[in-house]
Amino acid sequence: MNTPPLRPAQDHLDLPFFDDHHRRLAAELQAWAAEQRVDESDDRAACREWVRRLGDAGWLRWCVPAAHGGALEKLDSRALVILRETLAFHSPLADFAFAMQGLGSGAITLAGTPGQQAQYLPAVARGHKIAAFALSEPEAGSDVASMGTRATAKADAWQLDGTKTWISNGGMADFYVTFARTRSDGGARGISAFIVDADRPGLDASEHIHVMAPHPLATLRFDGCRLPGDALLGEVDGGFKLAMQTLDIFRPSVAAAALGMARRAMAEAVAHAKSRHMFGQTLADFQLTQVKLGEMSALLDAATLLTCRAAWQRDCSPTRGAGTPAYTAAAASAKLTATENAQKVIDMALQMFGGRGVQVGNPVEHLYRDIRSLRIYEGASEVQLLILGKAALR
Ligand code: COS
Repeated sequence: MNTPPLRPAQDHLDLPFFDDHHRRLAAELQAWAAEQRVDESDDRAACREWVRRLGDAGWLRWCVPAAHGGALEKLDSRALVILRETLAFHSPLADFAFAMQGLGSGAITLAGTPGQQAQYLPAVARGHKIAAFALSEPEAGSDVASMGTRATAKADAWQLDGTKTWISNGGMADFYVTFARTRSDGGARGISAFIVDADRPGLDASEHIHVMAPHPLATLRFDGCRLPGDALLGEVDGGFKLAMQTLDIFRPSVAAAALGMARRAMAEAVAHAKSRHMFGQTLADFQLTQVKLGEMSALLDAATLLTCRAAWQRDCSPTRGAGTPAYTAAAASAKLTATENAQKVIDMALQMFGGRGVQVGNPVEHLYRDIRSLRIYEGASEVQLLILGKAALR
């Protein structure tokens, strides 16, 4: 999409959830993002280009901790929220490229050995290695614990067999953090994580998946794929929790990406309403339009506050922060509300454009396709409701 005539509203950064360094980050990123022009007609080439630019400009440093070339001592959810919201406003594909560097390396940040961290994280931060997170399977999407991909211990090595699908950056990543079953009887307690370099014999990532808002996706097939013993990431059988902890970090940032897209739709709708003439006045003069814009604002406000709360809670709350059930619920609430509200806001914006709203090339038409998968990936809305329901029962 990446035609930026408009600026995102950033009033919410004045709220006490944020510090001055967050506000500086937002202003600097906004200035940089508004300048970028990337040909996105080939999603894979465009993603490579975005990773290169984001790495060169230093933005990917926010995906890893300072000890390994990152911007801050530890990952900062509020910075991730600002980065994704701003990038998504300008280009959902740029946001995707950024987010996958974080999600794909997150488990290494959380549980990697010093050697694994040194090998992968600085390269992720510079954009020299492209990261991916391989969790979903054809028969195990929301129900992660039922995965069938097996990791078998061999002398000083592991062997992977099975299939992963819907893997973002599949076929272009340099490594895949891959989750596989190490105990057949263990359910959620029998899963482990591995770092799989893309060039391992026995890994085939050639089957690309094409989706309504093009971005790199593929199915991974592991057929007797041998890994060295030190490919194990974290503890044996500790992979399910590691996957959930990684998703926990990034769920508020998915909410932020949705917010960025919705803010762009809102900005497009306001600009259109002020300039479109009909029945002797502008579209903006109709009360019907004002009511719609009011509804869109309220939906955005609710999503914004929940997103900021979740990110602040993770970064700052001594009792309801990272690793607590209260934080998991706050992240779920933010992801659910922001993605669902963004879909509504974008749909309302498109309706305001009339026929032009569905014309290919119109930013709101693009956003209408871009937003849809956010209600599904990294935990569908129904999974977020399940998490919230279980929390309520507790
Ligand atoms: N952080 C740390 N540990 C967690 C956790 C979290 N956020 N969520 C669950 N766990 C732990 C539980 O505490 C439990 O531990 P014990 O075995 O020690 O009791 C274990 O993990 C199993 O938890 P639970 O029973 O809740 O697991 P379920 O199989 O019922 O699954 C859902 C829960 C559905 C919430 C989970 O599978 C999920 O998030 N699915 C969506 C996955 C997803 O996002 N897929 C997209 C892939 S990336 S695009």
